Amino acid sequence: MSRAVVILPTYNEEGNIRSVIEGVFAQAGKKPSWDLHILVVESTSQDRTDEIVTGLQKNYKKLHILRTKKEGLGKAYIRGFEYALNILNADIIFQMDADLSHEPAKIPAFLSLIESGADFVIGSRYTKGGSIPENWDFHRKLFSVLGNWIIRIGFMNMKITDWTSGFRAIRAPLIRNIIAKVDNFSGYVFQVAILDNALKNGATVKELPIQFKDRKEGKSKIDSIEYIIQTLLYVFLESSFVKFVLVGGTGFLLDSIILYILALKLHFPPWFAKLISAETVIISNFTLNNFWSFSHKQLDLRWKTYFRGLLKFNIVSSGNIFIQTIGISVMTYLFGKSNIILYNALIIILLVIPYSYFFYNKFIWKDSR
Ligand SMILES: Nc1nc2c(ncn2[C@@H]2O[C@H](COP(=O)(O)OP(=O)(O)OP(=O)(O)O)[C@@H](O)[C@H]2O)c(=O)[nH]1
Ligand SMILES: [Mg+2]
Repeated sequence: MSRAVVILPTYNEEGNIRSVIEGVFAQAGKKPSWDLHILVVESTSQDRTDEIVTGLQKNYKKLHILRTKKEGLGKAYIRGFEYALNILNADIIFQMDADLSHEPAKIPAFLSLIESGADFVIGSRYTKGGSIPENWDFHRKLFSVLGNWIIRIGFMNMKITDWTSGFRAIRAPLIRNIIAKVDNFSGYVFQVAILDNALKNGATVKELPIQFKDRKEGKSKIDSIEYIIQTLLYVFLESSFVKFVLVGGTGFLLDSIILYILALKLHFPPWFAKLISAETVIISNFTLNNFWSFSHKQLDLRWKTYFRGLLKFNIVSSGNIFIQTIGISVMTYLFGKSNIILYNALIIILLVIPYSYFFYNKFIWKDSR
């Protein structure tokens, strides 16, 4: 029998915790092949949360409690993961809020998706069939919806609609592989970090629609401003796509500088100056992308592999030149030459960036799995 451990982080949840625990254990019979446990990670609540959980342990043998310092949601989960992996020998770990926002009745559906091959199941509010409460005020809706869109675009991953959901089921070996990488994220940004690292690890991620409910009792612990800043910073520092765009930008600068020096200062023939500047940029972009943007899929340093990668990069870059030449010709033919700089920018943003990013991912830095 496989073991699923539902982690419930708690801070002042005395009004909710009993119903959550009872609701989760009520699901146990629905999936007989799973041994369902609960691990409450209790961080010095000032109310009766601890007392209630301790009392319930008399009725439920599979209810565990881990007491930790109050160091934020991410740290609570890290401690909980370690306990669930090393002490409880979990095969699957659930993340779930202890405030009745997440319906325990969804647990069997998460397990079914795991059984069908998923490594990471997200309870998603934004996929078809999922929802957020209608009565959320405009600001809250905006933050949540917009936040998810920024993350999706920042990571250039449109398949996943809900990056910040706190209701998830994850295979234990996957958590073992990535736990060291997410150890530093103590706050709510932890949720984004763990999903990003799972994807970089090649995990199969599936979404399950959920109807998110407002917390029943008690107060929200989230600091929205801190959360937004940390999330934007995370996307900026960790997204392959953002790094890829920055590398492209430095490439453009380098190209201009070399061209300027060779053609204007050293008086090389323009075609020769351009040949050298273009190939220098190709080599520098390839190297920066390999060791930075796509470092999680880095090509190894054996001469043959590296050279083959560089050759492929040259091929994709030739395609790029082709797209730009055709694009500029068509645009100027249709609309005249006066806005050529604008057309060039449009072609780069709408064609070159998507084209390159697609082929870098599918042809040069393929997933290792
Ligand atoms: N152990 C522990 N749990 C925490 C901490 N911060 C929040 N939690 C718990 O994490 C879960 C989610 O926190 P909430 O405050 O509900 O955050 P939220 O769900 O994003 O916000 P609301 O929708 O307003 O409830 C709840 O079960 C909290 O009790 C913490 O520092 N330590
Ligand atoms: Mg909540």
